Amino acid sequence: MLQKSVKKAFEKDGVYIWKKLIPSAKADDLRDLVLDMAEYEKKIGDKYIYPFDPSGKTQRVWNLTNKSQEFRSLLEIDELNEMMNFIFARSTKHQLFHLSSFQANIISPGAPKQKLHMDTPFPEPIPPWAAKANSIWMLNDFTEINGATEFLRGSHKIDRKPNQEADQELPLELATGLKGSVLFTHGNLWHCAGANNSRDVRVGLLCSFAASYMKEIASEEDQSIIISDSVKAELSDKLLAVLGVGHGIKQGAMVDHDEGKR
Ligand SMILES: O=C(O)CCC(=O)C(=O)O
Ligand SMILES: [Fe+2]
Repeated sequence: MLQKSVKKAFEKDGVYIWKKLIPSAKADDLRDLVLDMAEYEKKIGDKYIYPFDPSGKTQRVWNLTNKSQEFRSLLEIDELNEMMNFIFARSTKHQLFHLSSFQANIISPGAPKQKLHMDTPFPEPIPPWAAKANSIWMLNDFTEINGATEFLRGSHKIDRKPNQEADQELPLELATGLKGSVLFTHGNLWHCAGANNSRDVRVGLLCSFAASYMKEIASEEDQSIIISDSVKAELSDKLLAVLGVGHGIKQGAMVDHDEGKR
């Protein structure tokens, strides 16, 4: 059961840092695993370099769910599910949320600050409820200088997106914390990864969720599954885009890190 104080803080701030949700030794192991995977994806030429970082110093490893039991087991942690059940609460017996994406965000020394953004891709005005939520897992300490996530407390209540020119001087706060801690964010919260001015890579997991009705509305029929391969092979790019076939498949997502271990 989530404590009332946690719920209250999240409702007010749009953010909550859960200190040491996993042991630091576990965070170390996961960090090593992520860095090995990133190296491997580079080596085989199927890597994802974050295109919005002009320095090319941010690498993502996508589809962690498929890549190791180590990551799948995180998805079953009670506190994570309790948090999401709280954030997406509504009166239904259906599953309240689905995994949206599970990726590692590896920020190398010299990477600049990310663009201030919210994670929910909604047109304005932004509704007051959460269609998305994120959990940012600190696999090393997030410090003042290594790219800790920055956020504007309470900004999940603003009904617009941040404006890159007008919103330069905001009192952003740093989500610093010890490794093993998890930063929970409302999908409408204004935030960004900080610049990494340290000498080490900053590794975080981004495990994000969406309200289950979003999927239900967007895929009353799941086009990505029900269109046969032979029909897919004949489809124009335009029709593939309309059906959403291939949408959400990132570079490197299907790399099999367990190949040879089976
Ligand atoms: O890694 C971080 O600190 C945040 C990254 C982020 O907000 C995003 O990519 O949406
Ligand atoms: Fe984000």
